Amino acid sequence: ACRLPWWRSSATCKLWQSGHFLPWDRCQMLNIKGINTTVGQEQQVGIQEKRMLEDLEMPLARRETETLFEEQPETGNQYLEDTLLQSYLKTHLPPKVLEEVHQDLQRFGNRLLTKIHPLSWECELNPPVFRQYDAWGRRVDHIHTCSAWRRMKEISAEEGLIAEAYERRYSNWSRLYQAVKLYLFSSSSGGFSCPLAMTDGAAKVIESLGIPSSLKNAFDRLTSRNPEKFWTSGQWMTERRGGSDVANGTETVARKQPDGTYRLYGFKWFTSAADSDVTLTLARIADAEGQCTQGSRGLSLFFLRVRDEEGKLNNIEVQRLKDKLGTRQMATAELWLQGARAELISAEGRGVAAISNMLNITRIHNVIGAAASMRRMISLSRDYARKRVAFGKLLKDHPLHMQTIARMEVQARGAFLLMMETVRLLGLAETNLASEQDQLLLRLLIPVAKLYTGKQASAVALEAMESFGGQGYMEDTGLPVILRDALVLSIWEGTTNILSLDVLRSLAKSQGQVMAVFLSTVQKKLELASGTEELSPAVQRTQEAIRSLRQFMEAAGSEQALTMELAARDFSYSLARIYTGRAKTGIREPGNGPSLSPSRWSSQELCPVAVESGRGSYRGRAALQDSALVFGNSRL
Ligand code: UCC
Repeated sequence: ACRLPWWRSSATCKLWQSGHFLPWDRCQMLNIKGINTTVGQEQQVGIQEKRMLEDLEMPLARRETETLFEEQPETGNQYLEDTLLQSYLKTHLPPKVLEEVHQDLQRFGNRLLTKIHPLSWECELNPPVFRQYDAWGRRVDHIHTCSAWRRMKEISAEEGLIAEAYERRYSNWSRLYQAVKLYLFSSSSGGFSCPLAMTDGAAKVIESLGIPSSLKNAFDRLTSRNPEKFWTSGQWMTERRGGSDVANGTETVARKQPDGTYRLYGFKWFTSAADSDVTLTLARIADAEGQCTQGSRGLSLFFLRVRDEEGKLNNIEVQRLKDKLGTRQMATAELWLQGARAELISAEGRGVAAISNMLNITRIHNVIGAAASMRRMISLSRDYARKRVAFGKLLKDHPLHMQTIARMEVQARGAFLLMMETVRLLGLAETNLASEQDQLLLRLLIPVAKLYTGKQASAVALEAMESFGGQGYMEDTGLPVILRDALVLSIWEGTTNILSLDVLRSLAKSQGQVMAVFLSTVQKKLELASGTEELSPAVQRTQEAIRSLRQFMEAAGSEQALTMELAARDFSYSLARIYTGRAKTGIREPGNGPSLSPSRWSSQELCPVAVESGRGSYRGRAALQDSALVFGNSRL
């Protein structure tokens, strides 16, 4: 019904006489034009009325004031819409597990759509606020988070987003099931995926220590389904002098107390989700003379509670919150530790090795976040292509536009399969079902998957944004949030180069065994797939890539360490592309037609390290040339 304004009688009469129906929003629009009925203004009003009625006869003239202009891209139940995910679960899960998991994921998909996703937008609109002093000048260092953020914590417990992995009710499949829930949750989590990653990492470290009695309560809370009990954890690794070089950059000192606990003194430069209940952190234990061992061998791992029962900080001062490009929903703080009471939880000097259990979990979460972000962007892009008309037809009917989305889709499917393969292996390792080969492969795949999917996520988010034209650049569409949040995925938990060097670390530590396992695993799968005709071009290209990789490795074996360092990134990319190619040949892709994604995937350069090596990019001379290119010859 139209609420009729002052011009009701004449205007409606005229409109009815001319056979037009004036809808409610048009009535509103005319009202918005600011006309009122003040006595004595009838003549002026009459002119304005006339002008407006003329406007009505030229509807395009008022286009800029229409309330609904474009169809908003949307997603439905993300689980039900994700045919590749469903296909993967059908292929891999035992029927009984599949039945239960399917039911739960369907329900969870609905909850995400109707209840959780709106909260994520609230988190974005209400970022954390830091209040250093109260009204009376007392130092409080309070990080205020919004109610939606706090609700995310409760939902995480209710949904067992950490618990599922540790209860192991589906044995080795529990980890995969948890990862799938996190994958669905990620882009509706309002940034809460970050504390969940660290919480999972902390639980993993505690579990790997055999859950000592002093940490039993913490473990139970980190893995609880009870929102009132559930705790989240931080991971305070970064100090001013060391984000990547933790071994040399960590200055925090730990002083032993008579009761066996420690007090920590230092400054943590980035502490993500600083509202967490507990944290793991690194520090150097001072000896009786106050001296500390420098380097990696001087670092030990500590557990501490951030606040006591009354909410008072554990001798910690918050200096400020970070002003970040993205992940703004989450409080990242600079913290002074001024005697924070902590418990030593690693052997002295084994801090890095101990926290790497956490790193490997958070890196897997990073992969999950990357795959999820690509899936969301493409889902929205696809929906928009079904609704938006340009040049006389829907975007979906423009071949070039569809080619662009298809290329993103190939990347997203690749990331998804790399993610599933990694969590599948993790599940086996955690239930003592992994062979030695599986464990070696897992060690290699974690950095490979993290570095590769982190880059893919940024590239896909950027490309997808463009598929909405100018709308993609508009803050209130929510699309820039996805891009901003994706950009961090190649930075936190180790940058691309640091992860590439971690790939080399895994090779060195296993004396090359990880590579032997990698190659034989890929080879086996390709042999199985080679019987399928439609897969044969993809299989052939992947096999050629493996041959090139082998040749590169044989040649690199006799080269200096510099060669491998220079090759580390391209080498890691080669592993990612070859392994993903292998995974693509092993899964029945959705739909009844031919499996397109493996051949698309394998049409890119699968072994860039061999190509670059052929160009001499890893020779010492090339390193000098790189420096000359960056700094100019005169500065060398
Ligand atoms: O960014 C951060 C939090 C962000 C929020 C998280 C959310 C993520 C998910 C979100 C989802 C949407 S916290 C900061 C993250 N910082 C890093 O990732 C640090 C990056 N730097 C590195 O990774 C470096 O490579 C270091 C720190 C690991 C290098 O240390 P060292 O001490 O120089 O390295 P070493 O000497 O090679 O290694 C020491 C020991 C060795 O064991 P042993 O002594 O037995 O040989 C290594 O094998 O640690 C072992 N180790 C590992 N083991 C090192 N790395 C690993 C590993 N990845 N796995 C197993």
